[in-house]
Amino acid sequence: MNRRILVVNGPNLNLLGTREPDRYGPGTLADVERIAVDAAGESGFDIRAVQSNHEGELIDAIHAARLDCDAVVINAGALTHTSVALRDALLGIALPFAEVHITNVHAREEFRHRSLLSDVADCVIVGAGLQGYDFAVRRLVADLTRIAVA
Ligand code: CA2
Repeated sequence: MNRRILVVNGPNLNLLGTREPDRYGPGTLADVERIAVDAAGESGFDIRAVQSNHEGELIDAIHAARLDCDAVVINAGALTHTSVALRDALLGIALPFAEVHITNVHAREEFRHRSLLSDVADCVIVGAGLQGYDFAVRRLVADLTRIAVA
């Protein structure tokens, strides 16, 4: 039976591809999900993709992952910078997780420089565009299958 990685996208990421293409690129949320599925490839991992604009729904999806997922990729959007509750949910399920940001948050407003997730994440990828989701899935698969990568 395949193992599974949960890919979580937070508030406003449903707008990908519809606005601000100069900042976030032309790709859509459907493209993000396809990139994650392609990255998992034949690794033996399935992808479950969730997007919500509601913090509680994101927390519920993370809690549910405890039962049937092996790792989490999360772009928590603006909640990255504010949500102790999301941090606690990720700590609570004790699964490895990768934090992704499409943009280089460190080159943007100062309030985006602080993440409440980064210090407890296994891996943090910023500024790689949608390819960040590809990197994150591949990294978690490698970790979970003990493939040594530099
Ligand atoms: O760079 C990222 O991936 C962010 O997580 C995106 C969040 C932002 O609050 C974080 O600081 C960095 C915003 C997501 C909004 O996505 C949109 C996409 C297209 C059009 C409008 C918003």
